[in-house]
Amino acid sequence: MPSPAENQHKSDKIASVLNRNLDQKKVASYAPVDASRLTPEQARRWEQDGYFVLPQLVCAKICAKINETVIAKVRRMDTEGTAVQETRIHEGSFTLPEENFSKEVATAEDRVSKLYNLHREDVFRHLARREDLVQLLGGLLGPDVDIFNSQYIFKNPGAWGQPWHQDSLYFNFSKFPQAGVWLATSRATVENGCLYVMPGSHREPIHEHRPDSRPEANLGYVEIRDYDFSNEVPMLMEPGDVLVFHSFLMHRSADNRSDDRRTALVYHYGNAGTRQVGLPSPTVDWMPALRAGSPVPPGVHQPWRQWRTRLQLGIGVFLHKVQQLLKHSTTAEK
Ligand SMILES: O=C(O)CCC(=O)C(=O)O
Repeated sequence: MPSPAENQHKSDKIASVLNRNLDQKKVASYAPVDASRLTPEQARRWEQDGYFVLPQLVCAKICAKINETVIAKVRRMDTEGTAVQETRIHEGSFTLPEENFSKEVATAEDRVSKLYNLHREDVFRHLARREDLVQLLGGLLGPDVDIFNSQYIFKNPGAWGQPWHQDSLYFNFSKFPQAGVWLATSRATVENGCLYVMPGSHREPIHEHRPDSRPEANLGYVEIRDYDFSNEVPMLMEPGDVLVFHSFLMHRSADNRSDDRRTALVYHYGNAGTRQVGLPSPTVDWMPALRAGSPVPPGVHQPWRQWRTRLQLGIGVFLHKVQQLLKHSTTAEK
């Protein structure tokens, strides 16, 4: 278990890496909204607020299937996956651990905060390429759209919220903006840690993000401190509701003060011609969703298509092992 000082050092390092290309993220090159693919209200909200909600887009059966599949996967990863400290890596997916709990931790899923890289697997791929969803994203991002990131967020009882941030901070791309799709797979309330958004903040450049000021916050949490958030809006959602949001939109989530888990499946989509700038990231895996304005069929699971992510994760594990070996041999020499 890393010490608080080690965690602090890691958080400072993460924040400095994330803030590196801020000058290239000053202005979003706004994709012209194609109003024919959106309702007038959706187009207006996107331009004016930077987000809108699709109520009850996904049925209860699919939400339940997503939750069950994720739990089974996390349990399998716990026993069969490669451990790098508290993280588990299995095939092309990996988990990040939760740092804060209010209830007894009994199962693998009780210890996890996020699970990454799901969108190539069956139920997740079908949703990622759902016709009505990708047609709508085509209205925001142009006729060629890819999904490039997927994560399932467990917000277990006691888990702390993620502070104010803009998602494009995390994306080192040649083009902006991207669009986030946040599906509630449980209720999201003020008590259990719903999202909060700042309407209109998508017109801001990407701000500097400082390490989360709470020493025991989850690794990688960073926060905007130079903006007035007094007009924040809580996003109260039912299972199956979807929030579509601009990647420059400032948002945060609240702590989970309830006794139940709050869960969400989050996808990020971008224009298909977008290039990665700098080093590749294991959380970025481009998969076509819309081509020349036509939805890409759901297709079948092709694990080999994840080879880049698997290679990156494999290199990460190798480097971690080398680092451990070096640490051991220096300690043994002392
Ligand atoms: O769901 C949450 O608690 C935080 C999600 C979030 O902020 C994000 O996906 O960028």
